[in-house]
Amino acid sequence: MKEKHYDAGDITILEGLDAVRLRPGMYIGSTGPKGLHHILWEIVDNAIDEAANGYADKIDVRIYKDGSVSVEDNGRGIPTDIHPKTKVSGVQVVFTQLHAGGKFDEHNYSFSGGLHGVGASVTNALSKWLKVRVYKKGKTWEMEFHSYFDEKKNKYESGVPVAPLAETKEKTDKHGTFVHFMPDATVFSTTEYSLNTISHHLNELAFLNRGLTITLTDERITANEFVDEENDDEVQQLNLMGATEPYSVTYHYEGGISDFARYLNEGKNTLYSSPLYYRTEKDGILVEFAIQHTGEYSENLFSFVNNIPTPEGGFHEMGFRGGLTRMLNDYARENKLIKDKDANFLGDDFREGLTAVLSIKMKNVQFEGQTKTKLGNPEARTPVEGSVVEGLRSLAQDPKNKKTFEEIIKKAQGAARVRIAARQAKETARAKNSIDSLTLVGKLAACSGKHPEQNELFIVEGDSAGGTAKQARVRQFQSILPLRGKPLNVEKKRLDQVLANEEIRTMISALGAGIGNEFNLDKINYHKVIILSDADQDGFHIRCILLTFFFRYMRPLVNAGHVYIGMPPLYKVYKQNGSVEEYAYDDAELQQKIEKVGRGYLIQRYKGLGEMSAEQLWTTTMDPARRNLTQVTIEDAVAAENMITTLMGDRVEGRKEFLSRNANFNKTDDFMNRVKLKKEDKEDKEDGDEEE
Ligand code: TTJ
Repeated sequence: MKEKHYDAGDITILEGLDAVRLRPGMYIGSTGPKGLHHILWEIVDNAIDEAANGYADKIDVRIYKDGSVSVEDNGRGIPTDIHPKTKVSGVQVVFTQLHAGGKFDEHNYSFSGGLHGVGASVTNALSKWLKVRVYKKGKTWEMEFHSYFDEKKNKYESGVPVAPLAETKEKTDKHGTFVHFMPDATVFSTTEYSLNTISHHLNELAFLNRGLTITLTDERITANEFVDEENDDEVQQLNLMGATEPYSVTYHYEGGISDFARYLNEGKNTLYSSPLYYRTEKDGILVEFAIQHTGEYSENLFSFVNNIPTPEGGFHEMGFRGGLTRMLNDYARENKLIKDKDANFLGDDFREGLTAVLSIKMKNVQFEGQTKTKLGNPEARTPVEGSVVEGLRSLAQDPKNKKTFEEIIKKAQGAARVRIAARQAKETARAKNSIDSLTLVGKLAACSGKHPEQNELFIVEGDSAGGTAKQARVRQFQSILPLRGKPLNVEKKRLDQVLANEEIRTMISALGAGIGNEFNLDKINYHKVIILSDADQDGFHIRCILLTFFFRYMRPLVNAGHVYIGMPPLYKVYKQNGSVEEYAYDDAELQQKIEKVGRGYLIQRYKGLGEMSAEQLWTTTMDPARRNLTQVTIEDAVAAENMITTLMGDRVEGRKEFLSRNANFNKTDDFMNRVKLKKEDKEDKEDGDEEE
């Protein structure tokens, strides 16, 4: 490139860039690392725009050893011809005039007027030097700008053209734009680009622009010096042994934000395998969304406006949530999944476990909020809401999505149940006076220790076994809560009824962490909640009921692994003279123990916990060193709930079928074995529960 300084002639243009240098914060937010990356995003955004308009499908970003960076696209190339008004080339206008981005073509998708979108000239103004190369119609054009201290004027000159745009001798069949710049160290507190930040953002951009291929190369390091945690397998680990190739990574997603949703849900249990995805344009706003529900409870909505994350939300999110709630409620009603007399679901119900990506593109965006990442354009709301309703409708019409929508409604039903229960719990709690709650914990033999992580709560079936357990326990860390009779089957009850049940209220107050939506795991008094019920039909039933209760109303307790099932032995194998005493927890173990004890053995079969002495109960079931605890997993709780629903709920059909298939209760299923213990010992082979 020529060394002679080029006089652009237009003083006001240069003054514009001077203003940028004078107050960089006004244009790029800060002169810290964020601002440094901002000037790169300005350039990247231009290339993304070209791709969004369908003229480019490849963008290469490169970080050089000297700390400079470049962006190249394979688009049409910035216009090289002389602009009639300013009498300079299009390239010069783009890099020297503030807010000149996307001004050439009013009909295209040039949406970058947002947080970025201050234009490529800002990058130029804050760079030590900036070089542009345009490949177009077989020709290669070049132009260079620089910033320097002018001794004569005694001031800093910013983004000054070194020479006008010029055609080089290089002939090419390439087309596109290449921009290479060096951030100015006199502007930024640091000029070191972060590979992590850049790769994260480019990955996101690749998700948001489906089909686009973005390659990032960092010449500062070699292939094996950086492992991108988010994209391990994408890393082109070239020449790993010799490690002479620079680190390089490619991002490309055919599914766009649908792949984004999948990626966000990786490793999670999803309710349907493919995200629901829709894209449309309404009232000049491009709306795209992808949703996929998981078995979890929180909502994860990732929203973007013009490829810029909007973690603070705004009108587009309102529209999205509104559309989702409206369409799904309508759908549920049309399909009789809400009874005529019942109220609609709340939006929260539909968003439990929801992972969603919402991406919109619009002009004249207004960002608000603490971090300027909240969309402040009210006009975005209605088109987004309409697009979501329309999109979900059309997706619901596809027969292959039938199951997906059923799953979504089913999930909402569960959420609504807990929500209603929690509200009623609150009301009940309010109605209860303090004397009541004192009598509540009266049944509880509380431990003296004050360390929840050491404390254990035994929920024991029956007053008699409860009494034994109280004698047997180590008072310091073991609490005993005896359950009189069967606890309420929560499946059949609303929570106000559930809470009217003294046993359950005692349990809630003993655990001390609330219930339902208000449940706060941080407040629990016990890190081990141990269900101790008899090894018989009733005991199994009680176990299921309790698990269902925890699953429905204290799910985080189960998730955190605080719920256990105590395993009392089924048999004692011993000698008359008392010289040997062995316990067996199942029939296979019984055979082993018989062999172990040898000649003259006697067997005692325990019908219930109540038959044990305090000493025996301690040795076999309560002593941490010797007992046999089973930690309850969320799958166990789900199984318990399903079993309860099948066995004890409204679905009589299912119950009959279940009973005929499992009349002998000898299913080998792991959970059944754990929860039901050894059903083959049961004389009573019927479903023990036919209440109501
Ligand atoms: C504008 O309308 C006429 C055809 O070219 C359009 C254009 O400017 N395309 C364009 C700009 N493609 N790529 C860019 C671009 C790429 C980078 C890396 C940086 C900048 C400032 C612009």
